[in-house]
Amino acid sequence: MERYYQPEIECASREEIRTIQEERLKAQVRHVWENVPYYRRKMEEKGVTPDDIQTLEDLSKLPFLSKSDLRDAYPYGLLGVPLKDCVRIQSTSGTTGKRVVAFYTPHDIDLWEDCCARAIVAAGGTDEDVCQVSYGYGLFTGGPGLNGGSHKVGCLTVPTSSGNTDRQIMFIMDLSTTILCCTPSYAAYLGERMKEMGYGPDDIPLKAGIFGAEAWSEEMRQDIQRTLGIKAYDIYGLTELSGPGVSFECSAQAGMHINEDHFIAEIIDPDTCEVLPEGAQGELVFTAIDKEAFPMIRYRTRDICSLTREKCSCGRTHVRMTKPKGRSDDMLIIRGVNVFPSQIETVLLNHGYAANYQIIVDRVNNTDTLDVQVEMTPEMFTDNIGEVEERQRQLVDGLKSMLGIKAKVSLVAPKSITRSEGKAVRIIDKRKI
Ligand code: DLL
Repeated sequence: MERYYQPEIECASREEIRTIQEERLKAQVRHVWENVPYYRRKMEEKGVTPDDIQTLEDLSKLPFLSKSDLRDAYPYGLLGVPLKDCVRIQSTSGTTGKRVVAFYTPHDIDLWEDCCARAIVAAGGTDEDVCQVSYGYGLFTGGPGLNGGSHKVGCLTVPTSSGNTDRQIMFIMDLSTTILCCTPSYAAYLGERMKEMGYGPDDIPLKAGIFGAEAWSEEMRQDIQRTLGIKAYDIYGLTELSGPGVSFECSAQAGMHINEDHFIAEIIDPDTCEVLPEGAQGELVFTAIDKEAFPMIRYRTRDICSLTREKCSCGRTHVRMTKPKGRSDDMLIIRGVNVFPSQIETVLLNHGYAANYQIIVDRVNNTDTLDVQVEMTPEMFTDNIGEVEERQRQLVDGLKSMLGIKAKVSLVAPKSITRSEGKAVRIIDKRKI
């Protein structure tokens, strides 16, 4: 039977959700107008006042916020409350430019932890569980967010943070950890290491994993589920909006429910900024409707996905988003063709490789080159050149039919690509260096 952390709101009717959203949106726009001069100026430039925002349809009148606004206003320019009311910051790893620093009041942290608790309960978590949080602790939101959620659910929380893989495994085995929270690439690495140590899926006490913070394919999910003998749930979020738990998967594993009592989602065309209808793929934009310290209105995430309000078998009514294909910033344009790393990952895993790969893009004689380096699994490893060449040819063909362009494929020895303990670095774009 499906269980919920906050059933009244997670399973509220669409009308109830709409009423909550409109009430909170109106109050939030007023909060920002009165307390965040940076955003008020943007509203004035567009000729919008809080009185113009009465229903959800009015949302599109409001100006967007983007990462460049966060940079301009860094560090304190988007604060919605006096500094004395803030009790914490968290920050992004800054892979795409300057770090984002987000602020929290005690109330903001409370709501954020509720969102993470909803995700843990949706993955089957109860107060009987041992929940190992192997996301990084510190500035990254992964560790603190899931740690807070795990406390709220009443799990025995094991705050290992990321890294020190053999110690992670020791705790999993000694404490009979049942829920593992980390990035999917680290989960795959833990699985690989446990296999080497002789643990099969039946020896491993884990039953569920809550994996997010980076794009991962359906094929990678299958792989992790098989190796660890668990059900692997996706979780999504970003620092600007609090952290993990903006949306999460339920037992249906068919998209992530967005916590709509806190966030209103829109999909826009990233080029024209036009709002797209339900089901269309585009850039995800969020309005946080009850954040105090760091209010975000129409924040452009750069993540590409689509939304559906179709009924979900789990009983939750909140809108679902598809797995983000990756950030539009991660999208590679190679000889004019759009390529997402997740498409490459799908081809590799469908051909029996694990997700240990790197994508190297360069420009030679004014032409873009795409080199996919992927590790052979120990079972495939051979010094028979003919066999390796045949495997490479199969991958070149598979990539050609997925991407429409020709890539070079280099098969490398097992273990030659560095494993990540947090977000995996998959792309080296030498054109930008
Ligand atoms: O990654 C928060 C998080 C921690 C989410 C732990 C889930 C689990 P940031 O470091 O600010 O925050 O990075 C946010 O990561 O805009 C997406 O591009 C990407 N991302 C996060 N979750 C997913 C996911 C955290 N499940 C950025 N699938 C977002 C794909 C994801 N991409």
